[in-house]
Formats: sequence, structure tokens, C-alpha cells
Amino acid sequence: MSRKNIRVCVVGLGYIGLPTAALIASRGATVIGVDIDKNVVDTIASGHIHIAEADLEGLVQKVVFSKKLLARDAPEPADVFMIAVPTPLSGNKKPVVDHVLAAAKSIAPHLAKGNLVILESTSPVGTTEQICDLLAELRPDLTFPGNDERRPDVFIAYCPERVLPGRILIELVQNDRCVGGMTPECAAKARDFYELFVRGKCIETSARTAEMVKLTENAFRDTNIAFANELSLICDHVGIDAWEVIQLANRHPRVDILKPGPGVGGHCIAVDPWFIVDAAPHQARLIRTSREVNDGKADYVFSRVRDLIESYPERRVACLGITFKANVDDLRESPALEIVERLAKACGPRIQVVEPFVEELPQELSRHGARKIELEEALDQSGILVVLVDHDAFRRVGATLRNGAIVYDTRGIWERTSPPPLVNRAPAAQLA
Ligand code: SAJ
Repeated sequence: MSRKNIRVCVVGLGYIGLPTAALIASRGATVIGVDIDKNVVDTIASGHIHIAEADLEGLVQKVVFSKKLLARDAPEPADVFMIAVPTPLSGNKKPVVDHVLAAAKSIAPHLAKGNLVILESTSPVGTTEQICDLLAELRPDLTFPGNDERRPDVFIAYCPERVLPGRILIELVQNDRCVGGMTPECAAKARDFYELFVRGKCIETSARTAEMVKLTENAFRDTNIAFANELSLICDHVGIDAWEVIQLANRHPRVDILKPGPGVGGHCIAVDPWFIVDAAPHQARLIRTSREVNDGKADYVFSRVRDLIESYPERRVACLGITFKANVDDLRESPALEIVERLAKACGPRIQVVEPFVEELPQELSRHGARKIELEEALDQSGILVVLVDHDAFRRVGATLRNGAIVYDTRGIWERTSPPPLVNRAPAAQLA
């Protein structure tokens, strides 16, 4: 496989598909980037991007202008097809693979002998097999792995993305990849492809194992964050500073507790563990509980802040941050946003929001009278500061700038300068 002659069709130009398409195109391949959203296609075709990600706009502009990345609203023939579309949860916490199957359907007419199809979307175990079955049904003129004794005409693999938002372009190149083939030959073909642009190790396995690896990675992190969040509740209950406990416990050579926060957000860690729970509900007890603990933390923070606000009716309230984590513009599954929405509903115009990564507040917030303000205004005029996201801009605020405001710091970014607010309880502990 050579970078220069290869044509790659990437279906789904979101947080993963777009950076991947741009990176592959920057290495010399011709990439057809496909999205069903016309605005997304038009934005990219004009050299711009619809998401915020470090260094992405410059790269996209370069490959679009050099005609290496072509934004389209439907797939076109290629050597390699990559599917990177969302796999959301249904209301009853079941994985929805409709977008993956629709993407597979859309590439079916363009498949030819020798093609490689790779699924990158986080998916329940067995989804890659489902794609094989679907393609085999739609293209009886071709052979597919798992559906025919003969050597397949089309090779199919699952290779999960594992990049961290904010560092996507770096991690796409540096991280090891787990390449799961429907057959060992499919895995080998997919590995050859990834080695064109990945500097990390590409390790071959089966498609089912690779699907489970992806879910495992995010469930592992969710469970570890749940430990930190549960610990913060326990410390709050017994009147001890959780941040100090964690800092000291982490000095043990084999202890590495993550950070408590207002809950877990994003489209990955807050979602993927449910795929495991759905597949093995009786076995996945810890994984389910971790999800519940992390979701419960947002409820807890909301109640504590509401109590605090009601105890100081004369004070203006500034909530710092609504994105799902630091230094990104992504609001998906954001616990900070959920908390601020509930506060705005309960307390109306007293709630003000500082969010440097978002131009306009979501309608749900402004509808209740919440207003977006600058950080300086919040520091000058707000008597209650609620830190919900650890953006760098908030970290840099020194104690003197906080003007004696009551601080509820859910991310532990500010040093403690005064006793914490006492709301409905006796011990003088900093709220975690
Ligand atoms: N969080 C905490 N405490 C911590 C760490 C994180 O409360 O100590 C919160 C964050 O604030 C955020 C959420 O957890 O709300 C998730 O953030 P994250 O930075 O841990 O992860 P994501 O969702 O941005 O990206 C994860 C990564 N997975 C793992 O680290 C195992 C990334 O590598 C995956 O590619 C990505 O999910 C994905 O797409 O699946």
C-alpha cells in the first residue's frame, strides 16, 4: 500500500472522522470526506471546520486547498472505506448502531474487489459482524469475511479510535492502535493501512476483541473517576478535604486516584460503559454502579449549589464553565451544562455563566434568564463563584482576584483561602 496512490473514503466528519481524514490527506492520500450534514460539507469544502480542536483548522485548510481532502455528501469509490459516525445511547441506555449501519449501506454500492472497510466508531461487540452480514446481503456479487468459505473480495476490520479531545492530531499519530480483523488477513490489511500514518504500534487482534477493548478502556476510566467522585462525597460527609486526601494518598507508590469533579461528560466515557452493561447486565455490576455514581455527582453538586444560592439571596452567582471538560468547546453530555441548566431553571436571572469556549449560551439557559458574562465581570461582581470546568483561564485566577467571593470549586483548581461555605451542615470542610 502506498500513501500517494491510495484513495480513502471517510464516512462521518465529526470529532474523529475529520481529523483522521485531514491527517491521512496530509500524508499524500486522496481522501473523500463524507457527511450527511450539508453545512458540515460546505464548511469543510471552504477550508473551515465546524468543531474546535487544536491545530485542526490549519491542517484542513491545507489539504482542502491542495485538493487532497474532498468534502462530499455521499461516498465515492475508494480503496479503503472508514466509518466514523456516532453510536449514541437510546433513552433506555441501549446502544444505537443505526448510523453505523446506514453508513455501511451508503458505501455498499461503491465496493469493489480488494477494498478494505474499517469501522472506527465505538460499537457494541458484534457490530463489525453485523456490517459484514449487511454488506454481504447488499452485494451478493462480492464475497465477505465470515459469510463465505472463499477468500473475501472485501476485507473488514474494526479499529477503535482512542484519541483525547484537545490532543487529537498528536494522539492520532502517536497512540498504539488495536486492529481487529474479521479474519487474520483482514487485520493484516488494516494494519498495513494504519501504518501509513500511525507512529504508535498497530497490534492485530480479532474484531470482537477490538470492540471490547475500546469499551473496556472507557469503562476503566469511568470506574476510576467514580472512585474519586465517591470519595469526594464521603470526605464531604465526614468534613475532610477530599483534594488533600487524594494528594496525600497518591504519594503511595501504587495509588493513583483521579480527580473528582461535577460528574463525567463527553460522548465517550459517559456513554460507552452502558454498552457493556447492555451486553452483560448481570455481570457488569461495578461498571453500572460507576455510571450511577458519576451521574449522581451532578445531582449532588446541583443540590449543594442551589442550597448555597438560597442561603445568600443577595449575592450574584457566576458559574464558571459549561463544557464537558477543560479547554474544549464540546457540550455533549456535559455535567456542568446540566447543573447550570437546572440552576437557571430554579434560580433564573441570578445565574450568570462564564464560558470562553462558547459564543452563545444554549437556548435552554437563556430562556430562564441566565446571561453569559466575561470572567472579569464575574470576579468583580459575583458574590458566589461556582467552578464547574477547569479551563486554563480559570486556573490562572489568583486568590486576590476573587474579591472575597464564596467559592464552590468542584474541580479543585484553586487553593483554599477561607473556610468553605457552610450549608445545612456543621463541619468546616471545603466542599469537594
Ligand atoms: N474527568 C474527571 N476526573 C478525571 C478525569 C476526567 O472528572 O480525573 C471527567 C472530565 O472532566 C470529563 C470526563 O471525565 O467530563 C471525560 O474526560 P476525559 O478527558 O477522561 O476523556 P474524553 O471523554 O475526553 O476521552 C476519552 C478518552 N478515553 C480514555 O482516556 C480511556 C480518549 O482516549 C478516548 O478516545 C475518548 O474517550 C473516546 O473517544 O472514546
